[in-house]
Amino acid sequence: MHDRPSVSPGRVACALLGVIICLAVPAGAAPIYTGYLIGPTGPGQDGWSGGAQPGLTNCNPGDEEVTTDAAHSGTQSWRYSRGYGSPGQGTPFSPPLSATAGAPSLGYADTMTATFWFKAVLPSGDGQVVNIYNGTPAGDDRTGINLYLENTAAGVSVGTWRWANNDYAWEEIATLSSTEWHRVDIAALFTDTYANDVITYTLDAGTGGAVSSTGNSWPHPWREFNGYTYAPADSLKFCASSAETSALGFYFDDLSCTISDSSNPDVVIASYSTGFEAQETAIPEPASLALLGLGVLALVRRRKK
Ligand SMILES: [Ca+2]
Ligand SMILES: [Ca+2]
Repeated sequence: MHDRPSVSPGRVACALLGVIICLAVPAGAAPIYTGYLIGPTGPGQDGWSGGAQPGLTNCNPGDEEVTTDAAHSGTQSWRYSRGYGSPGQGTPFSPPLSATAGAPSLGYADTMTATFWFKAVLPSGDGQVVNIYNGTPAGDDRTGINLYLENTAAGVSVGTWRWANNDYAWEEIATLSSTEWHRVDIAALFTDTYANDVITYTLDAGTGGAVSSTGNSWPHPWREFNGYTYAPADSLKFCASSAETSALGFYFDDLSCTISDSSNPDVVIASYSTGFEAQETAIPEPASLALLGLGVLALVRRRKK
């Protein structure tokens, strides 16, 4: 004879605890990937790739690595140097998001944000240039945003190419100290008239030296002007150009990106976040801890009955 499955108090408590733990995770919070091993991102660690190809082109030992040499958070960061300057595949693409950002009339979510921290490896300036773009879902091209970091003797030059009068227009945003970590926040609103995309780059947010610059970005209007199909975005793409032997590049840490839509800006549709750590270092917020405490208390009370 089979007893009717009963719901034990233990199961109820476990279920309750599960619900409470779920509630304790803020809606839209990015899962923080851990488990990074020291050494190359592979590629392959956590879905980092060369876009349409799994490996990176022209990637020799020491060109890119997860390292303990410097860290903004925890003990690890990602150093990138001496890479491939190609606009296409073969340079590091961050893990693709589960949504795609681009012009709304083409059916894409129109808003993408990215935040990361960087620090020059050599304060003296080694001429390293790292360009940061969006990557396409096909993993075969750069698109969307563009931010250029150059490690010069005077500091790290940060700028972007805007698009004006059917041509590139360079905009220098700031020259930053090459001995400190710097925060970069990027907010992109993609529109149906590509030269009117609104991209804001903010450097050192939250400090007295914060600098912000808003305008368009060249890839979308450039493609339209040259008759290429529109290329939406679902990742970040890093390209480097520098001396193959001497440049040591930049450390990157605490990288995150999100996709949302301006019609419902409070809802994060997709996100990615990493501190390049081996283990989780995020500390739960006090409110979450309190909720967790209540859950444990409920469990203990049930057990005592
Ligand atoms: Ca190389
Ligand atoms: Ca870190």
